[in-house]
Amino acid sequence: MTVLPAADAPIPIFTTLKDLYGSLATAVKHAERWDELVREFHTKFGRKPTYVARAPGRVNLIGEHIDYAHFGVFPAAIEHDILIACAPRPASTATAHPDRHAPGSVVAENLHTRYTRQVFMPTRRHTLGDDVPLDAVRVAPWHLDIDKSELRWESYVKAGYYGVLNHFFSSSCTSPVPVPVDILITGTVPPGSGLSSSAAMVVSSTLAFLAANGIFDGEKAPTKGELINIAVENERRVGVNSGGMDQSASVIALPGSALYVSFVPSLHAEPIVLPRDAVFVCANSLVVSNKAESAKHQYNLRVVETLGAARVLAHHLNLQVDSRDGENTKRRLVTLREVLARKSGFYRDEQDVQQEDLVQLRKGLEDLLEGNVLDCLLPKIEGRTGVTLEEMIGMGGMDEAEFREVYLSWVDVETTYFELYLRAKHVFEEALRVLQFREVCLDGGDNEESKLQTLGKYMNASHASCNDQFDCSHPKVNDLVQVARSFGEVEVGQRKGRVYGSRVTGAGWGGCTVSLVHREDVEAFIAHVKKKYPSYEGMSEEDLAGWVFATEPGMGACVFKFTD
Ligand code: NG1
Repeated sequence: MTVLPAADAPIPIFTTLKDLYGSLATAVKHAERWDELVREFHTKFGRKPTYVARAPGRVNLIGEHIDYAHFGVFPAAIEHDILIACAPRPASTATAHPDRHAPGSVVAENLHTRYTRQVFMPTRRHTLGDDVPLDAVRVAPWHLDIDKSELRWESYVKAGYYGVLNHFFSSSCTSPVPVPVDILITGTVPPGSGLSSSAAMVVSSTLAFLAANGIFDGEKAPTKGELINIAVENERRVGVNSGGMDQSASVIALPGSALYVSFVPSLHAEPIVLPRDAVFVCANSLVVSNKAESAKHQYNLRVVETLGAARVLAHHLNLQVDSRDGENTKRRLVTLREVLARKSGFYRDEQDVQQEDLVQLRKGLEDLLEGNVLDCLLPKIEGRTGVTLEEMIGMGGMDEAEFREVYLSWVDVETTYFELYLRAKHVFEEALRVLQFREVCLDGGDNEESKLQTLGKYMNASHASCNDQFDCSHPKVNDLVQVARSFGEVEVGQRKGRVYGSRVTGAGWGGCTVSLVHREDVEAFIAHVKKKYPSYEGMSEEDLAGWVFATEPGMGACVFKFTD
């Protein structure tokens, strides 16, 4: 089995593109973008950048909406990435632009002409919550204004910066202050498409500010694991309570492998080599899903529904999930995975181990799904599957005030109706599928065709569950899945096209599909999808190339350092 990459490995620093992309051929493909970035940086800021921070997007092969329930997922980094060129602002320009020399001030530009220049500066926010001038309060947390009500590109930059400020320039009066920085961004990860452009933005922004402040390769440098944790925390500042899969894939990925990313007992990523003939092709439905704006009734609501289901299950199964402080019970959030581990009797064991025991996890999932324990999540009234807030609170054995405090006070959701049963069933079934998928990939047998067929079957089942039980697909995404699968009816030479499965990937409600295709049929498959998906009609080949593409698992986040 492959050696596990330690989450405590340092963040790689490269000085050549060949090393950064893992091959000369890939480096050559990207060289022009890098040249343009450096050239434009010079034009905009009058000097060369000192560093470029890079973070890739990812495609999730299987394991949707289960990372925040703490079940393992199966993503791979893709070649598409976000690049942020940066350089500390030289003191020599302070006289001409004193306003831009305040500690930590940022001038942010985007290569995309649609996005305008942004200038912002962090302030210290004291305990009363008012913004005060930097000089007056040197011990309060740093603050940046982030507009959560609309999708703004610079919000992701600020989110990344926030973590750097508060982790590395924290409360002491004697700690150094952040330097003023110029940055220029470019990216090829399409936003709102389920390929994790947001995590790539936040990870690359975090890295850029670390680099500009000289923190990434010194003693204080965070490890990959720490970078992931900071990036997850940072992304919550844009209003999305994300689970950690994307940041893990973006940071830990290795060329040629997908990752089995698990979260218990702590974050762990195992590189898994994919079957030789397997190629995963992404296709964009062109339905943009704005996760931050719709979070209240989509992503964040699913987080609350799965947590609510875990609470009700724990109560029903009489599991002791809360701590006691004398007479008082201290309520806390429990995940579906914790409930499963407690119910199956392995919760205690896993507190002391380095890595989760996948055999007992699989057995626990199978036993739970065979029984009818999930029925306790259904309402007493026939004719509907979901429950009201009041019903959920009652079924979880909590009173309203404590439920609101523990489950709703930290997250923005907008609904009165919660589908606990359907969401929990999806989570447990999908978690089992991930383990099965991983086992097929690790199977040493050489019957490639049967491996691919089995993987495809799991992907199709995952899509059905995302659509029917988790309600995170979209009619157009379903159309695209059908178009992909219909390649199996097309003649390619003497036989039918080899597509094994197709599903929505990422958060959903639009965005991309991922399809498993035989390596030899990739070109024909891409041509078929481009021709048959109605929303692609009339588009140029150049545009289409950005919407349908084969992925090769690529390298994770890193910093490029200019040496001259
Ligand atoms: P995308 O598709 O990148 O928005 C989101 C979450 C993941 C995971 C998936 C669903 C963020 C940053 N990412 O991914 O953690 O929950 O949805 O599987 O919120």
